[in-house]
Amino acid sequence: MIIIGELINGMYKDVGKAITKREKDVIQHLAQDQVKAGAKILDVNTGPYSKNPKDDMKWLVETIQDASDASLCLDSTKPDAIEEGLKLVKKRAVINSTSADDDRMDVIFNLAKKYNTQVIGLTMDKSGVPNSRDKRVELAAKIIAKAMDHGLNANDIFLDPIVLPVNVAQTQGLEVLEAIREFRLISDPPPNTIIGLSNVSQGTKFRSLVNRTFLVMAVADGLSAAILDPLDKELMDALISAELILNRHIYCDSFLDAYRKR
Ligand code: THG
Repeated sequence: MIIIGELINGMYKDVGKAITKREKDVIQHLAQDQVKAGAKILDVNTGPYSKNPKDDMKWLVETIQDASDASLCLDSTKPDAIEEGLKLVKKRAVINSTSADDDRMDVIFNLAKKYNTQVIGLTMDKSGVPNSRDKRVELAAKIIAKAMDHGLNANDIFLDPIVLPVNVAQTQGLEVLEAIREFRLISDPPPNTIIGLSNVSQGTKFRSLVNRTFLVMAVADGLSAAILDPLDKELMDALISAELILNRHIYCDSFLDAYRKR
């Protein structure tokens, strides 16, 4: 599974402050620590309070790349902030994200074509996040079709069914898990799938437990990537164990260490 580290996000108080005050070392440590813990890609989000998302994105991308050679997942609702980052990335990037709205897809898929990136497609549109798995699948198919119209490769799209907090949307966990299964039937080879894992536990009491339980279930349903906190060691141990049981790594008594040493 592809692990995308979620921690460079201005939503976190300390990170928001580090962005405002241009504290390079805070961001660079977060980048290095997440990579050391197993992240292949780093999510980069200037956060909801950024006064100048374009400048903040530029600074974040430069700061991270000075300390790490991980790939970046540029996470913003603002296409101009995403493009500012795309101008600077040294490795192939992921755009996070487009919705299933035609106007948004046109803008984001044009950027993806121009800068040769992968794209996360959220199965939501102007009427919001659907309640049902069926509507999620319908929007997922629309995203894949539109990406192909733009000349993109279907396997460069990551479909995101959008995880909601279990404490306020309890019916949605199962709908998301079933959607992950059903997205795989849209094309052959099956499209990639992704979730923002920590959404599921927002506002709950046992966050880490809820996160790792949900992740293991999603992995069993064929999830290809997740945005998560790789510094949560129990979460990573659960993920490695789930992949072992699904026969994705060779068993040995020290399989956790063996996985980490790869
Ligand atoms: N899909 C896609 N991208 C995403 C998400 C998604 N990007 C953002 C988000 N969801 C995934 N990243 C996070 C990062 C942090 C948290 C949740 C998801 C989080 N933050 C603490 C909170 O809100 O309680 C911050 C608290 C603090 O200040 O420390 O939980 O779904 N494609």
